[in-house]
Amino acid sequence: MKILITGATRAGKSTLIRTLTNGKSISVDKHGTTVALDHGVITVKGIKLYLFGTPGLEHFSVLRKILSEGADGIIFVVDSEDRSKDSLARLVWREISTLAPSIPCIVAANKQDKPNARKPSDLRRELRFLSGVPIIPTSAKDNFNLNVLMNSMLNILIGELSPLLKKIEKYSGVKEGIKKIMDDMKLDFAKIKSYLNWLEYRELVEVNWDNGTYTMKRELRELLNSANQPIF
Ligand SMILES: Nc1nc2c(ncn2[C@@H]2O[C@H](COP(=O)(O)OP(=O)(O)OP(=O)(O)O)[C@@H](O)[C@H]2O)c(=O)[nH]1
Ligand SMILES: [Mg+2]
Repeated sequence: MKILITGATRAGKSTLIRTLTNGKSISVDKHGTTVALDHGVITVKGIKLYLFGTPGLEHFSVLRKILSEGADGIIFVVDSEDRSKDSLARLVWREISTLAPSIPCIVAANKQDKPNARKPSDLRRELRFLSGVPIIPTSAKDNFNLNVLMNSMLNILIGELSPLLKKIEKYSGVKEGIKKIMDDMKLDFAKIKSYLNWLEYRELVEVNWDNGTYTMKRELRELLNSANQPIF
C-alpha cells in the first residue's frame, strides 16, 4: 500500500522515512531540504508499505500533487515545537485534503524529544484543522513511537477495507472462488475484477485468472482475524 508522508517543511518527514527504513530510504534534497521526494519500503505485520515523502515548502505544491496520487493512507507530520510553521502546516493540510479527499489520515506530533514540544492535546487546541484525526506523539530522531504510528496507520487502512476484505477472505483458496464471490456479493465480473486487481496491485491477494481462484496473503488474514482492539 502507498503511504504519503506530508506536512510543513522541517517537520521531520525525511527523518521519519529514514528512521523507519533504517537509513535505507532514498531522498532527493538540497542542503537537507527535500526538493523532490523521499522513498522507502517497510513491512508492518507482514504488509508492505511504500512510503513517499513530499517536500514541505509551499512552492513545491506540484510535487505534493503528483506524489499524493493513488495514496492509500496519509501521515501528516507536525513540528510539535516550532509554532512558526503552523500556518504553513495548515496550508499543506488544506492542499492535501483537496488532492486526496477521504483518504485515511493520521498525525505524527513529531519532535517530542524536544523540551518545549506541544503534547497532542495542545496541538488539537492550537491546530483546529486536526480535529477528528488521530494524533500520535513521535520522535523521528529517537525512533520514539514510530511503531505505534505505523501500526495505527495499518489498522486504520485495514479497518476501512475490512467489510470488503472479510468477503474476499471467505473464498480465498476456494475452488471457483471468483465465481463464488461474484454470486455472494451480487456483483458482476468487471466489478470483482477491479477489486481483485486493486488488492493484487497492493500485494494483498494473488489471483489466478486461469483457474478462477485467488488467495489472500496469510498476514492479511491474520490481521483481519486478530481481535479488532481499539488503538487510541
Ligand atoms: N529533535 C528532533 N529533531 C528532528 C526530529 N525529526 C526531524 N528532526 C530535525 O528537524 C530537521 C528537519 O528534518 P527533516 O526530516 O529534514 O524535515 P522535512 O519535514 O523532511 O523537511 P522538508 O524536506 O524541508 O519538508 C532536521 O534537522 C532533523 O534532524 C525529531 O523527532 N526530533
Ligand atoms: Mg524532507
